[in-house]
Amino acid sequence: MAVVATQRDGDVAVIRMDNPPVNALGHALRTGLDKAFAEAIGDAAIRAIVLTGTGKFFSAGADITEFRSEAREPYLPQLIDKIEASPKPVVAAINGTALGGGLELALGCHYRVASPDVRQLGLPEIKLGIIPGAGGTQRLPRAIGVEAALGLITTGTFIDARKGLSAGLIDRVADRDVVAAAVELARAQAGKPPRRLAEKEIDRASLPAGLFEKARGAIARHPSGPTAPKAAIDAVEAATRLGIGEGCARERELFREAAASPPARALQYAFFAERQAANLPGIGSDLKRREVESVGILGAGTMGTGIAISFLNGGFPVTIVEANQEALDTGVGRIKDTLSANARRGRITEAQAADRFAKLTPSLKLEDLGKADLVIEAVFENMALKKEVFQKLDAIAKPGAILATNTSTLNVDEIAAVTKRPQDVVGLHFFSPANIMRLLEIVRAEKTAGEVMATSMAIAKRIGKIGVQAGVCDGFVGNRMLAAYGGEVQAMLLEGAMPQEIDGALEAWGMAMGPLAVSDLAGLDVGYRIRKERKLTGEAAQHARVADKIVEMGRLGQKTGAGYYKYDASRKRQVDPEIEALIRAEAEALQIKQRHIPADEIVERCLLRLANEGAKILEEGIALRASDIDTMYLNGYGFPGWRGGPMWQADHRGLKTVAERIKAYAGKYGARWKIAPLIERLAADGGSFAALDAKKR
Ligand code: T1G
Ligand code: NAD
Repeated sequence: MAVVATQRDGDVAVIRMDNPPVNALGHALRTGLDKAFAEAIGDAAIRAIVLTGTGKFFSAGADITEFRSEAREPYLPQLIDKIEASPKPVVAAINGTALGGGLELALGCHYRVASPDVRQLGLPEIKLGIIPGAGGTQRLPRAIGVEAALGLITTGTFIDARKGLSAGLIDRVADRDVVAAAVELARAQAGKPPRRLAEKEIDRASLPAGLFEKARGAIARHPSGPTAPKAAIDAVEAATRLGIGEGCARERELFREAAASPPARALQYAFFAERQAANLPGIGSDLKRREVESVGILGAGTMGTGIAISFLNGGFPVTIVEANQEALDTGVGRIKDTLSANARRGRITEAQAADRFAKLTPSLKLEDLGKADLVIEAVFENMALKKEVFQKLDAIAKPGAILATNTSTLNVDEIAAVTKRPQDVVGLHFFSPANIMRLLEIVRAEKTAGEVMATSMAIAKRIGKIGVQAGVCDGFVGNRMLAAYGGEVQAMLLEGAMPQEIDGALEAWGMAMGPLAVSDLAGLDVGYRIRKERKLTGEAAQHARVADKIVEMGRLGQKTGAGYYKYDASRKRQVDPEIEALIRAEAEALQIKQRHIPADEIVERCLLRLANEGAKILEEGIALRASDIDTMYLNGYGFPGWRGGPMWQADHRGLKTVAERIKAYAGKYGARWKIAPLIERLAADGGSFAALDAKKR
């Protein structure tokens, strides 16, 4: 099917891109555009040209799926140069999203008209570990000014049509059909010399002093981290020093360097991994989704309130039920405060905050959840209590309602079994703070209906979450791997690595926050309750002694001002000699000779325990894909995007080496390091997790 079509509107050629789903500028589309523009420019009857897209997309940019193969002519930068050089005026009719190479294409046009409902204009390449590579770092500063361009390019944020107009990116916001408005402008410009951004000079003298130094100072630097942030600043600075030709050449150099870097590959892998997670085997887009227009939440504690805010932000009316008035008031107060704080910070308007809070119905009566299409339970992590409330929910919820539990670890099959409608029961495992964290682990129980899974995936997207399927086992995917990772951390504490050394090593490696600081943030009592529920024995019980003792000292983490660290009024963590002494005493009691553990070893042991447990989870079918596991760790556990995730890291290192290292640790530490058969097999066959995933597509 042709991906480019040209229609004539009198003496104006309207060139339309039609390459579903997002008009990605792959080889076919570039070739089609190249031909269409050559024809229109060469056609004497044509006096002006309009370029537009289809549906909700002008173009989402270069085709990311082509990044791993050799680029083929016509190349995007050259195509854009040709369009800009057109002797006939070219007007971009921006009908929808224009990102990356898509916006660069529009910047190559002489004028830009946008539809009023366009929300996504931007150059987000930095989120893929690269920089704009088709002139965006040279033309955008000429269109909207250097500072504004620097801001958009180094953050990858989007602006809408109105903001585009006030910034000078857009010449007109159409008050009717955008193509018609563009044709009118094109016809009006016909015969006049086109206005080319390439010819616009940048007045370097007018720039604030130290603009680029300040920008370089503000970017997070990591020795092996993404090079794109600095490259983006260098490219925009080049635009202020060089003419368009040299500037674009400099941009290409910087683009190539960034594109070849492991962080860029990891971020592009993460982009597709996130989208793959939505594809559930046996659940096609034709499977009926249940209608969900109202939500009920049971429990207004840490999670219940965060979940309520997510749904209120998603436009849903929410009924929230608590066991007592005090807890209800506290929960409702927390929801109100969070919405007001979001308004104060300009994330939403005051009116939106008020409107969303107005959609909240607090109650002490379980029956008030009877009308909800979806009920999410978030009461204490106790199986007997969960079963009790699910029996009651089964009696009061309407037929066809989805009954979800937010349990972090408990057996969802067992919970579903106390109802007469196990097919309607699913685990919706949010992450704290639930209104912030993007991950939603969707736990598919044995009897969960396909349409309940499909509906849960769709709901995740509606509230801005990334839904990832997990099977039923202790801790599902994310927390089961966290237990292995956490267990290794506890073992290293006893061996002599202090909390600040472990967190320091992992944060230096790129983790947003080290595991012990994260535990202090989430609350040490959550883990304590789960360990007590599990009744640990043997090595696992040994490795929990330090954590249990800290909780039994009343140190629950940040919320009590002390946990593994002590915290000052601004919640800044401080090393606490009392904890160091406790750890040494426990090691002595267990006759463990302490030693200094180098940072590399700390990081390696944590990553290998994660990958090894991940491989077992894959083999058991608890996770569908290795890329799902990585999507979870990037969006729920503070794993840095540019590190790809624990499974990508293992592939990146090579499974042969990974297997050797795991076996070495098994030789030293025994059973907890027993290698996953899947890793052993893949290592022997020269395989990888990525290849395994590809086979499943
Ligand atoms: N290339 C290839 N496929 C793409 C794509 C792209 N640029 N963008 C989206 N897709 C696929 C995606 O994988 C999914 O496929 C389907 O389209 C729908 O996407 C030279 C080099 C546009 C905001 O960074 O941010 O230009 O899973 O589920 O939620 O300077 O997609 O259905 O098989 O995400 O509505 C710069 C990336 C590229 C934008 C739409 N562009 N895309 O979100 O749908 S680099 C970007 C997005 C570049 C130049 C450089 C989002 C979206 P499938 P979706 P959505
Ligand atoms: P929490 O202690 O902050 O809140 C639980 C709330 O449930 C309390 O306000 C309590 O009054 C209420 N409650 C108890 N019994 C009730 C009943 N019968 N009817 C109505 N309300 C009742 O706990 P939390 O951290 O929000 O955890 C809730 C659930 O979410 C647990 O299953 C937990 O494992 C899970 N979870 C917690 C986290 C986390 O980081 N805190 C993350 C993911 C999942």
